[in-house]
Amino acid sequence: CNDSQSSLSVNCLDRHVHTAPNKVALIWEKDEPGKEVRVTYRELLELTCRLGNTLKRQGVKRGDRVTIYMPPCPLAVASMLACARIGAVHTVVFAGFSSEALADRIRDGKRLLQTDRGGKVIELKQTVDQAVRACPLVKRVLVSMRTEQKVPMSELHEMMKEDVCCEPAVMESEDLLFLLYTSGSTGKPKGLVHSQAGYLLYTAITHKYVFDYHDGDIFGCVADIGWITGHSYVVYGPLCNGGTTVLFESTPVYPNPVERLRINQFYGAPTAIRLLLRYGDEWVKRYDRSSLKTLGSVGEPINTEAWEWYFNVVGDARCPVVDTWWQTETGGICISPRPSSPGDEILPGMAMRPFFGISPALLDDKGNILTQNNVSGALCISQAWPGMARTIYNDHKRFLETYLMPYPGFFFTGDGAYRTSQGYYQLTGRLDDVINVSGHRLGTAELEDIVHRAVAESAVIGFPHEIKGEGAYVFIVLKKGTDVSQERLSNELKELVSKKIHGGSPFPTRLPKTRSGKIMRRVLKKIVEDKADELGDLTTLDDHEAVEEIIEGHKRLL
Ligand code: 6R9
Repeated sequence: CNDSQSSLSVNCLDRHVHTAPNKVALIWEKDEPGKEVRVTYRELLELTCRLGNTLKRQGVKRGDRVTIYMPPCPLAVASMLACARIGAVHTVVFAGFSSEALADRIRDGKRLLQTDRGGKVIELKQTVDQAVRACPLVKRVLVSMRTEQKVPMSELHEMMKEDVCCEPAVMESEDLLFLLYTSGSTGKPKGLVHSQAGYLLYTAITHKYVFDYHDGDIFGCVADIGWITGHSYVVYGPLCNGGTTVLFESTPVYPNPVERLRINQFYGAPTAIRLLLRYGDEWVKRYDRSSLKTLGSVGEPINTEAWEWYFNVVGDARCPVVDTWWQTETGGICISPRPSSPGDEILPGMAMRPFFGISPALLDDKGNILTQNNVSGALCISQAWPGMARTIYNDHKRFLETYLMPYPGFFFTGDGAYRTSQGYYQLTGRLDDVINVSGHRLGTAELEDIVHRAVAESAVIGFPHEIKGEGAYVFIVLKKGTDVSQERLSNELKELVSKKIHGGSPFPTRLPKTRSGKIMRRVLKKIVEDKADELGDLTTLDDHEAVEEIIEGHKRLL
């Protein structure tokens, strides 16, 4: 390699295999709690090479795009690294997305190939088949079996027969590494492009300094790999640092993995913290949390009540809480308190300080830079940094218009911020038409785009929501002469929204049961009576997410 070349998969794998081959790289916390799987650096390298060879055998070349549609699991991580190893560009699509959303993201490119897994409760393969029918350019679909369930197969590859050596492609630092789609204020989602060296450097350095990560620590980031947080802080940052990273197949709303896996840094969204808070202190205190050293928050503002509870109850007032502000566009954390600078004060509900190399600026509506403290303005960044997205795939004009033209000379984040009298930054929310539901970005235009025969016009706005941070409120004008009941229309629209955006069903996927398998009817009854905060003793409850899902489903019906 010369100065401008590198191999990302060598940095994340081979380097560590030379020094500590048997060190655990991934702990896969499966959907069946307590059945975690550990994968060492040597095993991850072998899996990555086998997959790299499989992809090559299927005709995937340097620069080709590969879509990965899988929940967090070692094979998904190895698929990302295998693309990097052979110089292909990966696009991970969140496995909760519908076939339509998946097809939109596939169609944006030219040559590509898909990887997927056969579903458990959720039939991912069916979604893929539907999406692929709408994308004639897809050359191959590779399927991995996650469960014993029979899945209609178009292709199943015998990957394990491949060689465990796969020569890493030497890449230029500005070559494409991955595309990741995110909602914007107008039109279809944007495929943000991240490149090799700068992105890897930035995720590794922020992972080390923001979380105060040390060799031997176990890092638990609960984000799905389909989001940027999963890319940067489940996969690339921790692996580049030779760390041990936990892959959560489903979001844990219970603190038990912290005790069982001895997690040292825990990183999640405020929504989950607000939800946990409702179960009360006892629920958390029952578990040993002495392994915890740093607590992180990401994706949306964390309100003071949730922050205090996270700090005092979850972290026993001894673990710094880092409220980290950043975006798909920024590649890694840009504003955050830094616990690795001991003695620096940390205030509740504030992202506080720019990371090394980030120079934030606040601008007013006329484009003037606000230099004093105690002011609010549009949050911009005045210099390029290694992790920033380079362009929008196939649409550089849109990249310039969205980020660089609104405030010439600055990168515009789309967020507003307040600079306190002490010079700390506090995020105040989006300035554009993007709403943030449970830490996930949703373009209001995407929702308004949903066509229904009875609807003439619609407008979507965000409103404050106790648990999710924000909810979506939809105003609808009906076409003249439409005769449809409010209830029916509202149900049809909810179904359309969930199909187009989330692919979820309006019906719960499971019922709350005791560990011995009995349905907890008293819990269901309380939810239906709107008494979700009085659920009583839940010690025998097997799966807290089942309750959460039903509470959410009930709220949607109200
Ligand atoms: C990493 C991620 C980015 C948007 C961002 C902002 C909001 C993220 C935040 C936060 C307040 C924080 N956001 N972190 N708001 N405090 N600590 O979430 O990326 O999905 O692209 O969302 O999320 O509005 O602009 P992404």
